[in-house]
Amino acid sequence: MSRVSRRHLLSAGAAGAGATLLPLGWPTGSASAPAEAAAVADDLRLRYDRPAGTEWLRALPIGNGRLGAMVFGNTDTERLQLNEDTVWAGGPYDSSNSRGAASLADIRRLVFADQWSQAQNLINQAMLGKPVGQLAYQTVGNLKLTLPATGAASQYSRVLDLTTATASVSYVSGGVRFQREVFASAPDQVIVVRLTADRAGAITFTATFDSPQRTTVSSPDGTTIGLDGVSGSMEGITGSVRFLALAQAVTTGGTVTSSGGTLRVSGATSVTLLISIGSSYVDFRTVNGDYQGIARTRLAAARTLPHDQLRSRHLADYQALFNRVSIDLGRTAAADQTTDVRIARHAEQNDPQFAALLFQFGRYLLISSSRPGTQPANLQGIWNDSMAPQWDSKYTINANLPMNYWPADTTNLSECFLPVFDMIKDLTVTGARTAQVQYGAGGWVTHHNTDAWRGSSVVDGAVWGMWQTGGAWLATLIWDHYRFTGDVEFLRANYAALKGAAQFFLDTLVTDPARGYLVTNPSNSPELPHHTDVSVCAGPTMDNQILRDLFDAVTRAGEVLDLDAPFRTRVRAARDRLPPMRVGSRGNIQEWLADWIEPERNHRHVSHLYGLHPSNQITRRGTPQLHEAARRTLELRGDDGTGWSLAWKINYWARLEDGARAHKLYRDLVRTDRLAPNMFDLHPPFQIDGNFGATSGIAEMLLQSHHDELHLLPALPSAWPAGRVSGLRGRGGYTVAMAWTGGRADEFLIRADRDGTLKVRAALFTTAHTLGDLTDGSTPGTTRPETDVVQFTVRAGHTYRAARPGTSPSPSVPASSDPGPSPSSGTGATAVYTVTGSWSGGLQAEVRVTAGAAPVTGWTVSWTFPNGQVVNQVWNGSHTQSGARVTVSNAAYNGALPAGGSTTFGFLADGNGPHDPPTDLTVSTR
Ligand code: FUC
Repeated sequence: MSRVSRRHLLSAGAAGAGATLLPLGWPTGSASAPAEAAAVADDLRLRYDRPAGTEWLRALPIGNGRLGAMVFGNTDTERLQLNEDTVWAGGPYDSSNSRGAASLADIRRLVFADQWSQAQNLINQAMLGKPVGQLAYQTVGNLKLTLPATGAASQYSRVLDLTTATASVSYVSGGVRFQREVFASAPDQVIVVRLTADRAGAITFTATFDSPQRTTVSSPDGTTIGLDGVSGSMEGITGSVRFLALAQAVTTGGTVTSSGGTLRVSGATSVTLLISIGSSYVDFRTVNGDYQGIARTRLAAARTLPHDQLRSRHLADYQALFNRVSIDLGRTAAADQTTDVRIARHAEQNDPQFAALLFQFGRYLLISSSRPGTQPANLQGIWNDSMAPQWDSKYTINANLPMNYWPADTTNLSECFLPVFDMIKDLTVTGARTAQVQYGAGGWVTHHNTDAWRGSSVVDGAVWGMWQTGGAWLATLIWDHYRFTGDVEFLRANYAALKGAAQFFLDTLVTDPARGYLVTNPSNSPELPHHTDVSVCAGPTMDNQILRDLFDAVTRAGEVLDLDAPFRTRVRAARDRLPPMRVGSRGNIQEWLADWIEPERNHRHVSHLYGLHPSNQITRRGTPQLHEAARRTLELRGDDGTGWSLAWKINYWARLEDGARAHKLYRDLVRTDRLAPNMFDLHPPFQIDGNFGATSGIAEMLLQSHHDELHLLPALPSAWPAGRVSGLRGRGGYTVAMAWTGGRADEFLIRADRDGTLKVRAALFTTAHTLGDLTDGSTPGTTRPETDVVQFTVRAGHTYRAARPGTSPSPSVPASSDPGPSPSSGTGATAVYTVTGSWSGGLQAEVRVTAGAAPVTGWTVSWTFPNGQVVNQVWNGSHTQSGARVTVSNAAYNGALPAGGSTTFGFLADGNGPHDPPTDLTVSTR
């Protein structure tokens, strides 16, 4: 797994461990004040005045990437619907259909002869995987707390706080205020439920597990209950993922007993319930993991920590990710209403803060469902209460899985992307077999879906499944991720997957007899029939666009890594023979090689605009004619769509630089038929891609970087006249902060990860402005290739500021960088230092310590401050300072790290800048 070492972070406005001490990122006094009151910290909350009852779409999601729970918050019961991300139906299987390769020539001939129905019939006989469908992601079950009936509750409130990743409930019953708070800890791998009351001895409840899976319940000891089970069978494949969920009560006051699978707490003043889940899934080939040992070990380790330490470790871990981006799009009194009411009224009221909330909710969901080492976020992230969810809650590759990860790099959550690259690695194995057995080809291939077992064959039926470029699209993500991080080791580690994806197409592309191009055959333009009931075709536009990206990616990666020159020559030759994009008879981008008119004019998929977004093959200035045709394509398809379809269209309109229309699509998505009360996006049903796609779309409205330049505020809608954002990331390795009023930019800050030449496009440059290097006080020499573009040389770690004259300098620059992992003392442990905020009199920073191949019991990190700073507060560590030399060792509770495990400590220091990271960071371990 790759380490993400070159990210550069910005200070955050959100409250957090130490963050409240920071000055907020931007001045508002100098420019005209925003129209409405400034955002308040409480605004990053989903708020409700009643329990979820039995409605799953009112319950609130928490997660740590692996473990997830939906918290219902009722007063007579509490239900935690539990998930573990590897609990999938079935077990390892080989999906390849050995009849495939022998039938391919016939299928291709039929397609080229326009005999599409016959081709589909043959595909359905010879190319579909075994089984024909893939397997489902499933629930673990529920933990239910039954509370005594104490009469009606009053002063009820239920909150999901995105700044702390906690779900909480508070109410008064029988004269006692009861509070519950739930979080899923990534550092400690447990779900923590804390129950408190303002009267001693007031907490009494029983707790039990239940599940639709095949399970047994038990009471392993006097304070614990267990749920031991195995995942369901499906498609003829026996369920084989074993799991154990444990819940243990730690109380202050009162008594605890456990027998026969029922936990009884009586007369306690406070209770911490720890929930631990282990699974036997090791990887797509192996399901014999020690699931009981995992559940027990995690529980025993968490049990040694007091609740406040579990909570502070959770906060430090979560906020290190979440706090990288702050956003303020304005605020009106609409934000004072409960979240469900805001959604219901969104069409009729001006509520710009809701866009900021939706944006941050997407980031919250990604942090909570996708962490290094976990499964990627599936169609429902990790939240699913069913044994047979829609579309199996798996990984649909022709839109949904890539969409889940569009915001990963742009919104500064680079490491949340890593599970996708692990999955790609798995697919190079299963997909190589499918390539060989079904196409007689080298390399690897994956079609429109995959699951925990990394199924790679054609599934569901030819109309949907006969699409060859799923793996190719996933492989392009490797290159795009590299464009953000510049992490050459990551590129090296993933190059084989890129090459294998390209190899498959070098082996299988065929010459279109009518036009002479190299094309995929058979394939489809995702899920859209070109004639009644037939979608199978050769060389659909999306395939050609994806393959251009794939071939470019593998060529450039080979150049960076200085590998495979002869292979690159072959790839370039194939790329040159791909069909170009064409403008069709309606002024649209043509979706197929022929100028067919789709029978379903308003179909949710608009796949042939992949070239507009996420790709950069259609741009306003590079290909103006195609750009105009893309606009026409969207007009013809219309604004309607499922949740994810609307979300993609926000991104499309942002790339068309039409902020008003992008905002209109965003509003279409914030309706009760597209957004559940808990803000889960509705296809319907719930599909998380719409949430992630919306977050990506809002980011694309504010910053674009797909065309070898940073484009600042490219699609700012009039609905957000004043605002500020910090921490967005651009390709090339840039971290950006921006503030605007009256629809016009006041100030930009850009921090460069690497030396290079930066091109910035912004309307600000067409009017009077200043530009300076904040790090060394110099004024960069610029060139002006276009009236709204400046180009200049940037240096790694320097921050550049452009502003309207008279805008007073921001007190907080997006300082920070990490110099990469430090040398270690032979144990392979590393430490990464990141400045998370800085101002004229001090800084806030975090250091992430990661164990090497061996577990450690403790660690010490040292460095020398470059400019005489003095540490005044450390969390998750204890420090000494002698002169400029600082030494931080683990606090008693957070020393031990498993092999590869990480922990983060943070600190505040006083002193005048510059606050660049030290160059002599060292870590030693015990
Ligand atoms: C594809 C889409 C559907 C849905 C499903 C999960 O089949 O066409 O709309 O998103 O994936």
